Amino acid sequence: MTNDQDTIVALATPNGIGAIAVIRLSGLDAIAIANSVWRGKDLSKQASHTIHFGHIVDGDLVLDEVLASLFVAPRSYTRENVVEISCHASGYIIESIIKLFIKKGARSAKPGEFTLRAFLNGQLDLSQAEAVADLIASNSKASQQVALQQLRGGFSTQLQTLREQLVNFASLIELELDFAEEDVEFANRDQLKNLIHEITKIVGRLIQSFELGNAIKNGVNTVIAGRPNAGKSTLLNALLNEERAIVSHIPGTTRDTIEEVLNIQGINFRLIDTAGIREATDAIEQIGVQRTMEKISQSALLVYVFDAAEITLEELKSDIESLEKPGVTMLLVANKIDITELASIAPDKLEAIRDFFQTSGLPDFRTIFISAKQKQHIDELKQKIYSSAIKDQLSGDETLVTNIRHLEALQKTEEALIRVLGGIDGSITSDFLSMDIKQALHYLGEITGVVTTDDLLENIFSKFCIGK
Ligand SMILES: Nc1nc2c(ncn2[C@@H]2O[C@H](COP(=O)(O)OP(=O)(O)OP(=O)(O)O)[C@@H](O)[C@H]2O)c(=O)[nH]1
Ligand SMILES: [Mg+2]
Repeated sequence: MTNDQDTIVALATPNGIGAIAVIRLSGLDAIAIANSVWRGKDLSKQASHTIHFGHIVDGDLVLDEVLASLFVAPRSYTRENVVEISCHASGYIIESIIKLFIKKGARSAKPGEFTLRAFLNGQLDLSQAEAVADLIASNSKASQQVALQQLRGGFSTQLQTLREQLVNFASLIELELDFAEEDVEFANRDQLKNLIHEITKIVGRLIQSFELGNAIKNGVNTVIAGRPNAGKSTLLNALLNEERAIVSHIPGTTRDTIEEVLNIQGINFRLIDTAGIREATDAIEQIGVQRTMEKISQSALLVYVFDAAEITLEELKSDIESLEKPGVTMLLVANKIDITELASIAPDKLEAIRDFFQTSGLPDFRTIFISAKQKQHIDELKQKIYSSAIKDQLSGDETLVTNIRHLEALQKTEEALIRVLGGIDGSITSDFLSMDIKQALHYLGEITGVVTTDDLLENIFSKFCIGK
């Protein structure tokens, strides 16, 4: 994908009524085009990074009183000439000004085209450009921080250093190919092995960070499930601190799923209250139970709630067994401890459950005793929900992978690196070794955009909004 010479125009602020709208022009002729419909100081004679008051005119007709911000190439987001017109945000005015710019030689920008130009002109690398989209989409403190960290190049610098070290070795091995007859080794195999080990470790850590990165960026699907009447809806309400779901003593109250977002320490958890799991008594309930099972398998976290006063240990064990799914962390929440303790319905019950938790080797963070109704230990439960999703502490400057495309490239890098290691141990010839190293370099390069294809760029930038 090459950069064309067109000057592009788009509305950079949201559509709709507002106080001010910003229309962005970028390209070689941006200043000339703006100037041609401008009544005010000659924009082509003004310094970069200045703002000017003036009128946008269509012949004799004044369209609006505006401010023009001037960015002269290469000191702009796209590294091209950029004029940003701040006008009054009426749909009519916006449309008229954009039409006027198009009449004067600009064309409508495609989605993400400003950022694409910033990338093509070397202002941002690919992972930074993607971080721009993430930053716009960020909806929590943590997701904003991770996107900002990536935008500042945290990710790129780390990968760049790795790549450079590998490039060095690749060229030493290439050199060996030139001297193939003489059977020399320029690239010290032990050093190469150490380097590959080191890189594999870092790549592995980045791959692992995806779980957390993804949780931060996209939130964590968290299903609340259990038998009818266990207190799931009461718990949802207690966690949200609002009467969101209907609660009643009739088993089978919740029939459809209810979803609400709960932010715990900057991470969004999508809480999903579900229909109680049992042999359904009618068709609608049966659909509800099916939906519950589907939601569980699509989730990262299962908050399994049970009535500590009612359940038997056998029922508890069989529930755990049937709900356990690979890739889904299950929290075991013993509810209604107010009853068991106060009314002494089953004085030994809590002890028995506690023993069972301990002897079954469940880690501490996975079990808890609460009263949803009396709001006892709800904060502790929130903490456990948080720590089961965020196993490692968020240090703030840690590089996190949040993007599936990056994850895939890292996984392919890892595979190639493992082949390189196997190759060194199996003493394969330099040309095969060189091929595997080149592959690893290729996949690393895909992340920052050293290696790109038109399809890849099209795919990334078409997901941006127009005007960005
Ligand atoms: N004593 C006591 N009662 C509770 C507690 N939590 C829930 N309940 C009661 O248990 C009954 C069922 O609560 P719900 O929250 O509707 O239970 P559910 O699991 O959503 O039930 P279904 O939607 O029918 O599957 C209600 O009468 C609640 O008031 C608790 O911690 N202590
Ligand atoms: Mg319910």
